Amino acid sequence: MTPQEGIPLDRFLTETLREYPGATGTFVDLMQSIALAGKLISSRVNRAGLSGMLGATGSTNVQGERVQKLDAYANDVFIRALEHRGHTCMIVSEEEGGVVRVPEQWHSGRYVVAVDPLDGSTNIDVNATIGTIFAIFRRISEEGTPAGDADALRPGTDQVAAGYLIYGSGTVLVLATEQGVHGFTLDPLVGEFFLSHPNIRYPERAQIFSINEAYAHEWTPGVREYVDTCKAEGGWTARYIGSLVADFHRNLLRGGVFLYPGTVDKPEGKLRLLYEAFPLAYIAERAGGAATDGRSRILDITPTELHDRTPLVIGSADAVQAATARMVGQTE
Ligand code: P6P
Repeated sequence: MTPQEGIPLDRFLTETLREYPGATGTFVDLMQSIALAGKLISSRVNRAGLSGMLGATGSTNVQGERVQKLDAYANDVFIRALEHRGHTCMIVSEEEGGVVRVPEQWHSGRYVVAVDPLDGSTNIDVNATIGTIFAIFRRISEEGTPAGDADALRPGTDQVAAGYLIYGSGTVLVLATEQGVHGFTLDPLVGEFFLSHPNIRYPERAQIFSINEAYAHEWTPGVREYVDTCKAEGGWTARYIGSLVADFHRNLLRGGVFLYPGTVDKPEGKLRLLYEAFPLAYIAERAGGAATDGRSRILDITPTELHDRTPLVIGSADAVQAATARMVGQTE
């Protein structure tokens, strides 16, 4: 245990962000709201089988995907947790077609939150690990006025923080800021997150590759070459849960690379830029890793639409660079 391990989230944030010029405590308050949403979702996920929360709602979302009951619950919890505290002006959610502006009766605050309220929904009914992913931007428009699309359609480098909650054997909140990447474990008996993974950094060597081999027949030559090289080299293992947060988190702690490349019929890939690739790319880079779309740095991309998709290669820097070099090489 390092001296800091075991301290609660709000104390950690207050102490580490005190050095931030202009820190007003608003960010700490925002993170407390996100942590509250995470506690509520964690509790509901853990009891889903007992509270009629398994299965689909019967509706489809803007992505054309069947909305699971827990997707809808997580989306509602996040919006309600963020909209009334005066720190947020607008929410972009995977489950909402357009932006969700804070209602006029509440202060339109300084932060924009882009969120995938519950990622990995296909795993819910089989009790596999799922998670919430969020990106935090400071608004461009004037605080107190209604936020606009321009506050959301920004390059990934505009993020001021990013994180995820992973609902697995335990619930862990991983938060990345300028100060680094730190993990906090929820003690459900106390209802508080405590620092459990200080200063997370990718291990020196990647040993895991994560890709859905069912699509191997659609891979471009560069992807095929990279995967075959890992297999031929030895010393690698394949792990793929089919839940982005779970695959990302394991690779972050153990060293590895996750690939969801474009395919012949979906060259833009499946994963969303604003609330999946951006936050995880921000976290990966702060932890000494890297993230590309198979050609360029994810964080340098500016979305044209809220729900833009992107191919994603993310994880240990060396592995991401090696995979990307193969994928770029295939087209030159
Ligand atoms: P496939 C879950 O539905 C998700 O969006 C990510 O969490 C996950 O990495 C990916 O899709 C899995 O997609 O096509 O391999 O099932």
